[in-house]
Amino acid sequence: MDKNFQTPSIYLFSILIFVHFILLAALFKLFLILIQLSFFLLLLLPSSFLSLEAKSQIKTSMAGYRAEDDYDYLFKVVLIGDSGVGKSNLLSRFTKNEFNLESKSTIGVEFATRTLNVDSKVIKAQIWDTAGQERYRAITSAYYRGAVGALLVYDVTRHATFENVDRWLKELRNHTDANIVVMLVGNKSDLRHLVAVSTEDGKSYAEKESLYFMETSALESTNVENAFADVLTQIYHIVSKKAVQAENGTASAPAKGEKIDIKNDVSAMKRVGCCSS
Ligand SMILES: Nc1nc2c(ncn2[C@@H]2O[C@H](COP(=O)(O)OP(=O)(O)OP(=O)(O)O)[C@@H](O)[C@H]2O)c(=O)[nH]1
Ligand SMILES: [Mg+2]
Repeated sequence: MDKNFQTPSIYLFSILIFVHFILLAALFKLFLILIQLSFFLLLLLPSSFLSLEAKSQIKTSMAGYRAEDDYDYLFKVVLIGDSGVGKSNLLSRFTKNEFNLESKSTIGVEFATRTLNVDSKVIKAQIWDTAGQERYRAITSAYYRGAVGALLVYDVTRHATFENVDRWLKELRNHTDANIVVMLVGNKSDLRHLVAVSTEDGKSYAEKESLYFMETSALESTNVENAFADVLTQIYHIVSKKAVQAENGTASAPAKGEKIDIKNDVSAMKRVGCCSS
């Protein structure tokens, strides 16, 4: 065959293959763009077309994360108890899975949040922590305002912190609604050889005062999750009971974004619609 004729046909063939690949790549890119576009369109649909659950599922499947404002209920929970009982470490263990053996006394007020699921609802817990020491205490009424749950912490190795539980409970009851969910927490259960307050004493005090009770260790991460989750679950049950009463017409239904009272006792923020802060 003529050599001059063969060379251009090889060139032509290579150019055709090259163009073919470019076209394939462009088509693939277009396909990707279309998929991304459809996800965004789904997210932009108004809340009336899409339930909160559906939206959160889309968000989670897209990026594997949940947006900050994506929750059904927001509950404020306060931590109280003497200085050094481990309030800040319980908080950091629950919200960040962190523990600090040399943590400093809290000054003023700090808070952290964590979102968890209770009965297929997304609950955002906003947990407030303040100083046990009187001189560092922030304005009490502001600290307790709107709280629907409390963890009253004592140190199982220091009896004085257990004796002061009475005083903390009085202050809590003076500043919050009567049916606030309260859990008495005996922390530092890992220091077994130093225990100064027996489990029975803690339990019977809690029974006498109608409190929930748990012994925890922020250090060993024992019962920390359970303590917070139990308080939040109890609060949620009170709120959902109120919602059922509202459906049956025995109580008025909460309006969108309204702060609701449970039998005028426990208040909680219920987020009805979707996603706006
Ligand atoms: N062994 C043990 N030590 C703990 C535990 N929880 C906290 N601690 C230690 O106890 C000390 C005080 O802990 P904090 O969490 O700062 O106590 P607090 O109640 O926040 O104290 P204030 O901020 O002063 O009110 C720190 O040295 C912690 O490391 C625990 O579960 N076990
Ligand atoms: Mg602290």
